[in-house]
Amino acid sequence: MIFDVITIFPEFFGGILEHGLLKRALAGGQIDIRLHDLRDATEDRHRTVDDRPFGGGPGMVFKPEPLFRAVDALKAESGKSDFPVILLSPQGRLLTQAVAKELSEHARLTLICGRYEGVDERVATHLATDEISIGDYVLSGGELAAAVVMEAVTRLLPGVLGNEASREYESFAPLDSSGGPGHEGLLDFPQYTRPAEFAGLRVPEVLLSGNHEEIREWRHRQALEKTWRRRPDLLAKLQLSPEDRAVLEELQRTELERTNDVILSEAKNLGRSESSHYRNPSLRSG
Ligand code: 4GX
Repeated sequence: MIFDVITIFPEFFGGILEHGLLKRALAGGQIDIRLHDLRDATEDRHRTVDDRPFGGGPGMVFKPEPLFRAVDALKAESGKSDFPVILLSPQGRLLTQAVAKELSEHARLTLICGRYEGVDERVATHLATDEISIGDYVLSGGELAAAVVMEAVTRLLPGVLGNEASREYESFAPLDSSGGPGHEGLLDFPQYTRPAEFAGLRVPEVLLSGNHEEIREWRHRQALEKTWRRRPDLLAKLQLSPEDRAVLEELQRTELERTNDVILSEAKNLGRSESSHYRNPSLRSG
């Protein structure tokens, strides 16, 4: 996979390319990251990449010409014009594991990193083939977002992860990656390591039992319950087994009973003369 990154801060990527997964994939030849300084695609003496927004307003906007010129140069150099050109921006479609998987199936990706108030809209409409956001929060530039995209995509490439199986055990592993006993689409189960007791906190007994079947079931149940509590939106997308469905129905029942109990005891408190936090303090007698 070739990543072409167009940025005004190529030095930004120094650190992340020298560590961990991206460093390994670069050394192993599974990826090549080519950093392109947007200013090299300018033609004026001041190497201008931005200008004031038409219509007024604060800040600066990336001019279209350098970006079009930079991408044209990549098309000329590669002899191709059909690779994805991705603009990182909060207006893009959200990066998910499915999007990362889709991107990983291309041989070459161009990532455009904007700064300031944004990029001339003609870049989004007539140069970029895709606009991607890494989440609903505001960054100062597309560089961090591009790094996130490269990391998420690279770990899906064949031969990159030392342990080819470990990917399948993780949260958000795509549904079609099955073939093992994974926990596809669920959040991770909790992990523990030594010591078995720390500050009075014990590791769940089942993990020390050596009973691998029980451990597998416990982990699956933990993953299922955690996903149900924290990310029910993920569960809604999954095809659950009848066993999993039954587990969730049981969780729902016990949770309902628990809230009923709380509501009942609060209702009793309301009826008592002693104040409960539901009573209006202004009505309280001396
Ligand atoms: N996921 N930002 C990009 C400038 C910008 C604005 C509009 C193009 C169009 C972000 C995100 C993100 C801040 C990077 C604004 N460029 N990018 N930058 N969230 O917040 O990707």
